[in-house]
Amino acid sequence: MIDPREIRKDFPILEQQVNGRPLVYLDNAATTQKPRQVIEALVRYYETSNANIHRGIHTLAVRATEQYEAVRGKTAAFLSASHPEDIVFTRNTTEALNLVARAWGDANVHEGDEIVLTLMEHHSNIVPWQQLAQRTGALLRYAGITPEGKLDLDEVRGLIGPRTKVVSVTHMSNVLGTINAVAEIGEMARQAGALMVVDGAQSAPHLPVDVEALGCDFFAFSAHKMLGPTGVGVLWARRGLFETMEPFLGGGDMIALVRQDESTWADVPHKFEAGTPNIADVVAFGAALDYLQDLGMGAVRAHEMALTAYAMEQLSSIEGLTMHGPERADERGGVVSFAMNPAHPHDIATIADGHGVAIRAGHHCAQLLMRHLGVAATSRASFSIYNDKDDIEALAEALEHVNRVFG
Ligand code: C6P
Repeated sequence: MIDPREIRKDFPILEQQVNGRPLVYLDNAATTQKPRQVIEALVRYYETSNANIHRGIHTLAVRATEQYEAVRGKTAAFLSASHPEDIVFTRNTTEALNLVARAWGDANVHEGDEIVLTLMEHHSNIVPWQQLAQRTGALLRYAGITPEGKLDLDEVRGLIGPRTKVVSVTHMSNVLGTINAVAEIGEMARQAGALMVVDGAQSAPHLPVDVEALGCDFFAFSAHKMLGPTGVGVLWARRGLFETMEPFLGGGDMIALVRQDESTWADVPHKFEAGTPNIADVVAFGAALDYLQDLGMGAVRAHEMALTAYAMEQLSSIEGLTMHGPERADERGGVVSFAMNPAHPHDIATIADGHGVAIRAGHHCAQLLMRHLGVAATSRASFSIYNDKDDIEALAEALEHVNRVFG
């Protein structure tokens, strides 16, 4: 069982006051705060182990390489993946999805082929596919959303057919909080001979994830949304898939042999990690994975689901407030988007900030979804392990103030 009060002691940034009130950080879907253990791992790496990896034979180079590669193993374990070589480190989810669209897409998607997406995707899971479609003449197909804010699975089923080459879906919406049936969709994709890509940016930080049980082909996420540093992303691929792909970027560390006119590639995963990677932040990400594994992802999910249920209950009693997304907390992650007309979401976030409560307002890089909802923006509160009921009550109090300001 998670005790947010104990956890909070590990997060120095949460000790401060903002606008004269204790900071209540509810913008965790954008990025989470970092525990002391992660910050110390970063400092310790630079103080004791810093060197370039995979190149040197001196002691520090070997030590840095071992630390970096150990996190590849921890990442595989976190995803219940059997092989650390199936993990490639990128800069973020966005780069991981671009890698798939370029390195796999360019070789496998052709004119007239179809790419199935959904209207609740983040721009990171739209734009790389649009670019691929523009390069190849492939077509984009979007599955819609039911009035309850769930993915329309019948529509997904109807869209997947013999021309479908790839289905790419978010595991959890960063706006609606909806948790999608990616295993079921993956099965539909497999039966059509298509590949299944899962954007796990919002799920990996908050739900137990077993990539092999999900049956997907690629799974992408970012360290910074799960207590880790910025600048580290992860792309997992099903066994053997990376071997069939050409590199995304060329340069040092990704080659076997370089000749004047051509080169051969290093083995997977190094083939996809050109140049000096973000060694220090990958090492510190290892501490974030340890932190989450020690808590247990089942406990993280249980805590955040209870908090979401409490937030939905509290917010539903605020006059004029409407929430987007599924009604049941067990069908969504710890994200609650809402409107309070006539207050603009930016005004709501500004008033909340005046109460020390950090929430996000905007289109959340999901403009297709905003258009579907018929709004320009939403206000969004999103939760993590250090949040508790008091934080939700502070948010509710700030939102009551919004109502007083806007009459
Ligand atoms: N969503 C949010 O506030 P990057 O920026 O590459 O680490 O993550 C991109 C991304 C991809 N997919 C989903 C579902 C996401 O939520 C995000 C990031 C942040 O909602 C920043 S816009």
